[in-house]
Amino acid sequence: MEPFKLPDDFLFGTATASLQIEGGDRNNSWFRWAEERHIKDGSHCIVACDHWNRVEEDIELMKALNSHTYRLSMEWSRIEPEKGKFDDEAMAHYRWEIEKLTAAGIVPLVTLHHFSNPLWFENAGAWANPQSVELFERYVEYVVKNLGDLVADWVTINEPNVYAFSGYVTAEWPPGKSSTADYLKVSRNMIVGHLRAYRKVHEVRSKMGLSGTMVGVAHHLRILEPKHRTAPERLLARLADYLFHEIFVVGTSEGKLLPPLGWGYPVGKGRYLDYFGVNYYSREMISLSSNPAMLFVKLERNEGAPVNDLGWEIYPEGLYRFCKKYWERYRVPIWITENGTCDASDSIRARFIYDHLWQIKRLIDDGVKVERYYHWTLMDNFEWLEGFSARFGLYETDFQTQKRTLRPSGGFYAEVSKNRGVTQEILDSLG
Ligand code: IFM
Repeated sequence: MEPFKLPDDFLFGTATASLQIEGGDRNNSWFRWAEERHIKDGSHCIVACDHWNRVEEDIELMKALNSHTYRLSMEWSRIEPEKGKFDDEAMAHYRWEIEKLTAAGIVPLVTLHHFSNPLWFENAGAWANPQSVELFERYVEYVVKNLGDLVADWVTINEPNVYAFSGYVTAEWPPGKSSTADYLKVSRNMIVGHLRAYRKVHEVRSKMGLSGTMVGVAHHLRILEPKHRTAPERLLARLADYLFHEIFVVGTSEGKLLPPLGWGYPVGKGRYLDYFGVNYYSREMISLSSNPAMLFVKLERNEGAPVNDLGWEIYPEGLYRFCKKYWERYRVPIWITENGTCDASDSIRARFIYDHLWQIKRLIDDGVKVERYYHWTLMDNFEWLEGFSARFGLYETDFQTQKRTLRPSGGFYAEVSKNRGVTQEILDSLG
């Protein structure tokens, strides 16, 4: 390992999602999913990290990490608990949180949809409902009218591909369906939902006389590679990449629906991104399966490669490959909206961070405009289907006492943020 420096205006921070940390909300799809006992380790999101009641304490955690920015999400079910009825108090709470962040010198990046839905929306068919786009747009308008003066940077939708795949192909996430027709509808509606939200955020902020608005999607990108490199597997890997990445990236960035989602430009030809958001974790190997529901694609681990607690391969080079590719295509700034690893013993996290930041340094040296890095995540939280057992935090969370304890890798990250790079001193302290 050697020292390196990132630009002085590079921003470091952490990312979270409301459902994973806030607790206290029974009005959303994941509360019901947990009540129905789908969570692998039997844990529940009803308390999570109790962040709703610990905002100030958690901002202190960010300050101790020397964070320049923080990615948080709005819980739609709190803001619009019943269809068309908006809760001004919930909105005021988020406004207060953002004011606190700003006062601490931390730039907020606000996600409008991060996997969880209000129950009324879920019960009406969620994103498979043709009205979902208008419903989402109305909610977005309300949020931006209330926060637009404080927030310039927005993620419309987090990982639409993961949402659609897990809820409508593997059926492991709510609403637990396995339906290609619904998968296509959901993917299409989320894409159009982003396009309309993109315009709406800009429209509301510019009516407020504000400029500098930055809107994008946080794309979940996994390197998908043929396991045996045979011709059929290569083809299959390209197909998987097309269906898992390309149709979402082109749809949300260019406004263009690609087959099998449809064709043409439902909202008009254009550019619907001010930055390109990258959530990057791992690589999967692709081989042939006999499962038509998975389009004959089998996802496998790269045998012998280093992995985290969830068996995800650690493959930093993948971050370079994706950022380079999308920079060359869109020429907008790249924000790493998530990157992190599941590591309860904290034995690999610091090295993981180093290796991924090193790729960012390479990208910047090669002329790619990577501007921000959000580590996933601030503190251990409710990791969806995995519950509390999957530990991604820079802080360890004791879910009994709600005590947060800085992990050694968190100390490492704090120093890296402070120096905007890795100094020899930091490396020496790693031992
Ligand atoms: O916890 C999730 C997050 O909500 C979305 N991206 C991946 C993370 C780790 O699985």
